Amino acid sequence: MTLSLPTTKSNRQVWPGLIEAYRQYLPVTETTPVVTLLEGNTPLIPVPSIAQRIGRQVRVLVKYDGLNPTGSFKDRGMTMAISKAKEAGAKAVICASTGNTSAAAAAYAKRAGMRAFVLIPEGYVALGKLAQALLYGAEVLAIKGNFDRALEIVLEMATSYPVTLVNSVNPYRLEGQKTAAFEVVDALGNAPDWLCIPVGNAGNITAYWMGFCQYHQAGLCDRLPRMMGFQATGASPLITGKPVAHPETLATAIRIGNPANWERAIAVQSASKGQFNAVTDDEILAAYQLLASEEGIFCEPASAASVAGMLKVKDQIPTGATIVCVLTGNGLKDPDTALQHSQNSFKQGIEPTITAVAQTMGF
Ligand code: AN7
Repeated sequence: MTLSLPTTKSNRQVWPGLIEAYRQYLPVTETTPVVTLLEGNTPLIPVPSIAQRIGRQVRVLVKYDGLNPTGSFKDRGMTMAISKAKEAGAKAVICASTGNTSAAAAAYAKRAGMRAFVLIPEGYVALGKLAQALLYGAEVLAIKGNFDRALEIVLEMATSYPVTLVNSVNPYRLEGQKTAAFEVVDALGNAPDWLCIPVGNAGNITAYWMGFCQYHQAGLCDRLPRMMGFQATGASPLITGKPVAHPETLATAIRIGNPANWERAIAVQSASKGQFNAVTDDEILAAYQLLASEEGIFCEPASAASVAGMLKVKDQIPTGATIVCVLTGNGLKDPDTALQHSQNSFKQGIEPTITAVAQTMGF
């Protein structure tokens, strides 16, 4: 049999990274040194088995930002923040982090030839994130305190020492992160009806809203989504209305009691007619397992809060709605939680023979 060889090139385009792709919407110039790992361009994946659970005709998709180069949406902000820091001549950056920011800061800072100092809450950073920060070569400082305390310290450090702050109070972070909203609109042809998103420091919800508004003003979408933010019950200051002194949740990425972007998040909620709601750790775990076992999508627990939240408030979803849930981080970040909370167990101690394997398989 002979196969006919294709004679034309595929029309697949090479993705240049988000700064190049969205340069006209970003505060960069021709001379800005672009520090990139070709982040962005993440898939918007339909999740029909989750949509089915809503009980009427709706379209649900997940924005799988766990497929970025360091495994989370933080890369979008970090390509901008580090490029601008390099442009300004910075030699070192600093951040407080529940894990993902530290991994992204470390990767981009090292790529730019800078030192990266990261403060993390001792004992509360998922294994994969710590492994990344260490291997990228960050100077990791684990403090005997939570994320909120670490953020207070780095805010102070950045005013007194020659280190550039790259937490989401750095405006370039949000500029980079808003490109996720552009990608959603580019893929759907319009804004969704709802955007469901996990909320910790509330940088990402603010950034998405900036992106949708900017595209709307440019005439690239003719509506704006309701912004639906979800926090873990044990770390839900935006729902209780006051800072949480001792935030607790198994979703360590969003174990944050005093969000840095609090006011902005409230402004987004009111401008978009959105809501903040809390989801329990059990609800987060159920959505986490559902995404993996029925859709083949492995996200980290904090990310599953968006899907858990959407399912929790599903009675409010209008028939025919298009909903995007943001999956902010990759499941591989947190193998401990995956192993502890898998409903599956694997069979061990099997003799290495065809017979034994077939027998175990039930044949
Ligand atoms: C997977 O890495 O705050 O509301 O220090 O890692 O913009 O803070 C991480 C936050 C959601 C919340 N999902 O986003 C950090 C950090 C994941 C995250 C959030 C985070 P924001």
